[in-house]
Amino acid sequence: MKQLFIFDMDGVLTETSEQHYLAWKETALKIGIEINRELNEKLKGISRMASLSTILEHGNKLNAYSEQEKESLATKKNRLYQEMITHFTKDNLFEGVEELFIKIKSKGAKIAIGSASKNAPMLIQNMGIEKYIDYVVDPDEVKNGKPAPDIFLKASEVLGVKVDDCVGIEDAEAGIEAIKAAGMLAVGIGKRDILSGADILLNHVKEMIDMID
Ligand code: B16
Ligand code: MG
Repeated sequence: MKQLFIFDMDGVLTETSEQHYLAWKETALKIGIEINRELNEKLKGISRMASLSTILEHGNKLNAYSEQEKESLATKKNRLYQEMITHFTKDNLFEGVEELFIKIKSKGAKIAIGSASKNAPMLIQNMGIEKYIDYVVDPDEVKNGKPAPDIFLKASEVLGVKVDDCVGIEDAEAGIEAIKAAGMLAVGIGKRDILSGADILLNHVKEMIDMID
């Protein structure tokens, strides 16, 4: 059995991709850019500033804003997003997550969170799962975001677990790419057309419970 389970947050443990999408949609509309759910798939797993660049490129406005203006747009999006997740509680955890965490811990394995989101610590606290988690990667402490392997490698280094003994769990294409680049087993949660690089594909994170013996 694997010794370290590195979970992505958004789209794996809870459904925040809708909130990220709505907050970006509103922010982008204010500068005349319309985004749809297809574009949102590309924003999953990538950092706030990388998401903004993708949106600006989509609207042919990649070079239309100064760094300061871009920071201000990203801050506006984050405020909208935080308003939407501030009332998150245990009820927002996907079904089976707590049971899965308890099972992993009962086998003596470790749990880390490898999210690109700077809001992950707030969500972890709001949803009451900090007691199960051995380490949360701070995306500001690694050089490159997903699809680079840095976030996943950081968790394995800090917790002292070889990459062969790690599994990463992701809902985004960039995340699966990052796990594979780290040399770890990749579990994809979602659709095959988006997550074709995953070693194991599941519809829902709760399906992992029966895979651990
Ligand atoms: P924030 P994950 C990612 O989280 C989201 O999927 C992505 O859409 C978002 O842009 C990124 O976090 C950064 O989030 O603006 O809160 O720092 O899927 O890696 O858990
Ligand atoms: Mg995700």
